[in-house]
Amino acid sequence: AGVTEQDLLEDATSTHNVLTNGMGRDLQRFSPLTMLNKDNVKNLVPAWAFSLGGEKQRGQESQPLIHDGVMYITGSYSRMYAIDLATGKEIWQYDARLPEGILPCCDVINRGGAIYGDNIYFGTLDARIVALDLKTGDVKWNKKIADYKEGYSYTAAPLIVNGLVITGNSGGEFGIVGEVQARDAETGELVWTRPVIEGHMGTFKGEESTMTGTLNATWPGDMWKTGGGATWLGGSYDADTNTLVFGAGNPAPWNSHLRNAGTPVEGNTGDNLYAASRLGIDPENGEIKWHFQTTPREGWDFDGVNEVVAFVDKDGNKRFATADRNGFFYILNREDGKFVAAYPFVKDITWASGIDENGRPIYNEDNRPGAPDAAAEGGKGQQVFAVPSFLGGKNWMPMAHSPKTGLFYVPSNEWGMDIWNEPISYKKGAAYLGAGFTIKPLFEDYIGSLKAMDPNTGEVKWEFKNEAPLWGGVMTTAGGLVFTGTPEGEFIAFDDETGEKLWSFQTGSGIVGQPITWDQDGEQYVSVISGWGGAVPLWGGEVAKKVNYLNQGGVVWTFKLPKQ
Ligand code: PQQ
Repeated sequence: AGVTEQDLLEDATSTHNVLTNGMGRDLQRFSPLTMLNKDNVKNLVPAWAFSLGGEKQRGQESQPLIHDGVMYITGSYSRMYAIDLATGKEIWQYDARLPEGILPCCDVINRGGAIYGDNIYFGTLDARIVALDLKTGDVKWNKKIADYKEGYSYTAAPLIVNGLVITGNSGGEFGIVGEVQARDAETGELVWTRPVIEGHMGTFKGEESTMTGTLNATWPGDMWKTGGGATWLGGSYDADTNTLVFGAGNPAPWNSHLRNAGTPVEGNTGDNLYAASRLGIDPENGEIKWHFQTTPREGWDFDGVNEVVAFVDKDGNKRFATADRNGFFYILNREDGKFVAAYPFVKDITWASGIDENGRPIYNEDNRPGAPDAAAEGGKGQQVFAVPSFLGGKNWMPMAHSPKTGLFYVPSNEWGMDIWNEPISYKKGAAYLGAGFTIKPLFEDYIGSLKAMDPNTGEVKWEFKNEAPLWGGVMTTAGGLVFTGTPEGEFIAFDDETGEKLWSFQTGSGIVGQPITWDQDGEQYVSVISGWGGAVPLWGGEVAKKVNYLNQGGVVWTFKLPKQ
């Protein structure tokens, strides 16, 4: 009994359940359902709504999961809920007891769970991973990923492959070391670990396995020891090549001149591997199969964590696509992670003029914030205005791919930043940036931009512009629909070919969640969580001021067509 590896393999095509984050481990977020379509979506109405309650309403980034008539969601402050699909009533709730000193960088959010066997798994803000009984919410096991006092936390949905629960970590702003870990789903026992920064050793069944990369090849001195590269957005799994794909965040500290990245020296490029990279990992033992670095010599906080989606291009080639924080949309080969093509997906990128034929950025060196200047006030180095802003051309919010249209639906933001470097030294549990910044809009009337992109050409087929930055996930269906939400609270269905707005519903708070759809007893349902928060109100500079009127909340909305 219970959910099997086979069930997970079929999650993208089976429509009764949603067992994985991404609606399938290749993260296409595509449903083959057509009951709800371009003709009838205008009739969509709420079936029920469920409040997460609690005194503190913070960002709700969770993707609901569906299994056996029950919806499972996570909430801010490391909470999980089981909800009866027929009635919208709570079955159980689990609240993690969080210690005082947790250090999440970017709101107290959680992006969802993972189902396997008779358990549901989710990570907590004190950098732990918990297995709960699907039926009762009772704790089966609860394991420490890393020490929250050093700045580690956990916000991603776990990934389950071949009976292993696979997790990343958060804490890139505190000089932690990014890592991927695999545990036995039944017992919680650690099977392997893979740090993603060069010089650190991996483990397999309790013994040291291999070193990641080559010691001191791309980092100066001891900087690799606190090199960042948090694997904070979790990963995807390509069953065709049996590969886990995880992204690594920004190298630490932000100040690139302290990492040789600003001014490369003879024999050391300052690329700071494998920060700001995607890694192909063998699920059996945690060995690295390949890597692709989107932003070598990173200096603008362009984390390389954004999701890597497996798809097939127009010529039948098996590819990966990823829309990087640095503003470029990359196509990689699925077998070996090799670079195929890159296209800009936001306007007016300043830090690079393009990507060369090897996948390496063509830098605009004068758009790199300068080295700290001892003679200046606060040691401040030369300030530049860079596009995209450090919150990225695209941040964590997942895109969707439709094999029907062949397009990617990419939630992006058009914004820039003033950025400068400052002196910094590492202190355990303290912010480790060595930079200052202010985000600014680029255009008067919008920041958010949902783009329908052709992965074969980089052409944008249609665009939906939104005043506030887009921060919610996207989903698409064989019924010809693209769903996403806005910080202004609208949950919207678009025509997948034209971008025409076919339906919308005001949810009462900002949407930063991830929509899903499934069918039950001959009816198609759509759900999304509403609850404004995430990084924008905390880090958004002038943009945060622009959106400070938005109301917080915490409600799951579930929709269906009225009975005929
Ligand atoms: N989280 C959000 C969000 O949920 O809105 C936005 C961001 C994070 C960022 O822009 C980050 O750079 C970021 N970085 C880390 C890290 O480096 O460890 C973690 C997280 C996170 O766990 O949510 C974010």
